[in-house]
Amino acid sequence: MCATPIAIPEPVIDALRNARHIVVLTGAGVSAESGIPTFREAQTGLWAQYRPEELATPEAFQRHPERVWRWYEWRRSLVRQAAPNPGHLALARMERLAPRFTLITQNVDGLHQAAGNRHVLELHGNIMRSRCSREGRIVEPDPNDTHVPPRCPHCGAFLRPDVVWFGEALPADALTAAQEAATDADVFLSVGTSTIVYPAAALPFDALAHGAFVVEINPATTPLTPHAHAALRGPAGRILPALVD
Ligand code: BV8
Repeated sequence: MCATPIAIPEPVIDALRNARHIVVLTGAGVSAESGIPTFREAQTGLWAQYRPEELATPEAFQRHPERVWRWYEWRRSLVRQAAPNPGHLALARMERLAPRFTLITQNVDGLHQAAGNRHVLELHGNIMRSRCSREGRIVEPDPNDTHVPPRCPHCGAFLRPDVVWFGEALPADALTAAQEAATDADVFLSVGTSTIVYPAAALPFDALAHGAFVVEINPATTPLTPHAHAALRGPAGRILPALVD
């Protein structure tokens, strides 16, 4: 059954048509239609049975390395089964069509790259990469290593997922590039994020403060909603394609 077409407000269409620089921030909601649960949905969210501080922190890994590693292995299995959805594909098309385009993501699933976006600022790392917890270098786990977590083949320390945990600094180059893009944006799309986690959540407000036309795409409201110029209430997989058609 084909869905009823989404009506995009004229001001949004005009802003996108006249934009010199379109900047997009995505969160877990953009991957929801690829079958990857978001973080904060009460029942099905990734953290339903644990609280974030019990899993996505250096302290949690220190205290329960096996539990944390297994949680990430479970999430990696979800990512391996996931494919880009029409929302991801629309953003790849937008990158090709816009005079200038910056994609900033909080997601760690690599689906924007899989959809064809060539430049992705990964603020929170990438779950499919592992790194030595002591040396920091990116390491492919040895397939014959049966330890959980696996050990670094160079120094023997635990491997950890190459993601940014709570209390850890974001990659400076990605964050700086994201902040510069936000302040230069003519149009800033905030897609599929609860706008709770900082410093990423500051980006749409930085864009607002520098005169960007800010659009939120989300079935629910967030702290950004009352400040955005437009709030398109619905799933990214249906709204984003309507913006690039
Ligand atoms: C740091 C990687 C300092 C790991 C994640 C002020 C300034 C700076 C820091 C802070 C601050 N205030 C508080 C802090 C501390 C903290 C923080 O923000 N805490 C929050 C909880 C209050 N921030 C940090 O710790 C950051 N580090 O600042 O360090 C520092 C500086 C120097 C030196 C040392 C230290 C690190 C933050 C990064 C943490 N890592 N992930 C992993 O993945 O396991 S965060 C995690 O939350 C994910 O990355 C996720 O992307 C991110 C945000 O969540 P969302 O993506 O928004 O997902 P969520 O489920 O919440 O929402 C989904 C949304 O989608 C919903 O709105 C839903 O309605 C919508 N949706 C659902 N379906 C759809 C949809 N939308 C569209 N279409 C659909 N179909």
